Amino acid sequence: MSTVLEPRSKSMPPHVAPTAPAGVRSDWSRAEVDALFALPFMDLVFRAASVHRAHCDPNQVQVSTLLSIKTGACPEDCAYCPQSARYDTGLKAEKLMPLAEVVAKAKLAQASGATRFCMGAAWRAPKDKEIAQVAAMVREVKSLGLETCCTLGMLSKPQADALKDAGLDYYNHNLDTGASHYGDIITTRTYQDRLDTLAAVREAGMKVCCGGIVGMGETTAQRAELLHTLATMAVHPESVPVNELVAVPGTPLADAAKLDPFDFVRTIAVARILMPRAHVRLSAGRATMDDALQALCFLAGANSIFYGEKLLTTGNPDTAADQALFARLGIRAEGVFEERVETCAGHDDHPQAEPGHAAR
Ligand code: SAM
Ligand code: DTB
Ligand code: SF4
Repeated sequence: MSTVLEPRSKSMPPHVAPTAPAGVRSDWSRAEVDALFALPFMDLVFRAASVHRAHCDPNQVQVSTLLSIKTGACPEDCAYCPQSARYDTGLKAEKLMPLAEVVAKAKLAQASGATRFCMGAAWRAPKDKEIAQVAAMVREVKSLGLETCCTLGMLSKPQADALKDAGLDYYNHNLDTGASHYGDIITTRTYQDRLDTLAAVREAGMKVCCGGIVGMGETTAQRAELLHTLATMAVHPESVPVNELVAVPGTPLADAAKLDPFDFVRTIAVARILMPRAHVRLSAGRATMDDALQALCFLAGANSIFYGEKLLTTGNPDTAADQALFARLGIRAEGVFEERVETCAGHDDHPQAEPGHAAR
């Protein structure tokens, strides 16, 4: 069943939804978000699972594979990141990967079952020459039949346009934490810088992948602040990665207090309730999560993962373990560019939605 849309006003920019699909709101108050976080755990997970079922196929999970196409030596000071040149994490810096190597990795990812290929670079903001090089990668990866995603740092509008023209489907640019906590984590850019890039990505007509990291010493109120910012965007991000901090020795957050796993699940559950049609990704952190905790995340509304032995520079469960987990839980991997039947995406014309997908 598709959502009936109001005719689009000629004066409306292409990325603005004339009407949101039923049940999708961008007018959440902060008090409502705080109240969700304050619910008893069982009530919260039950509500999130109910929202998930109403909008998505609860037994279908999207699988993306990450590749670091340019590693380390980043000038930024993000306190969580092993790729910052400011911290001694033992990471070997690498220049931009040659095109043929990227395509070979994308083919391997596709052969193991990934439907989206995400290329990440440790840049503050790419130069135009680098955008041209990445655009060539996007064209090749897209021609394999994979969905494409990039995360390259801050973009200007012309750079976003160039990536869109090359066939880039998603741009990942995380807000990472609540605005009030941002200055404790990163000093080399502002929250507004992030919002500006997100606006450029939207205006270029790409889908937005934007989320954050849990476990960086933030309060529950600051988690609510981040999700409130995402859920009150005129159009929700189509993809919302929820990362658990991977505490890497040498980074300022190496000794951050271990997160209560239930607080991680709560964050997923609140994201699912606030953004019912988004793909909420159980992102970094799975390498140290057991199967039961991951199943709880899926129950609470997570419906996307990073798949493949490596994230950017740190480990991820191996593909055999993920295939076994999916089989034990009866989870199907979401197909790419297929007609979607009543799942998260809803109507193809709607900017809140992703292209049609159906279970394999
Ligand atoms: N340099 C670009 C940028 O910062 O936008 C793109 C790459 S950056 C590594 C992409 C995202 O990875 C960050 O925004 C952050 O959310 C996530 N990330 C990096 N290090 C992490 C860690 N140790 N634990 C969890 N997530 C991490
Ligand atoms: C996102 O939200 N998480 C991914 C992806 N987007 C780029 C990155 C996780 C990185 C974890 C640490 C590492 O492997 O370097
Ligand atoms: Fe650089 Fe991105 Fe890491 Fe920050 S998160 S240090 S911008 S690679």
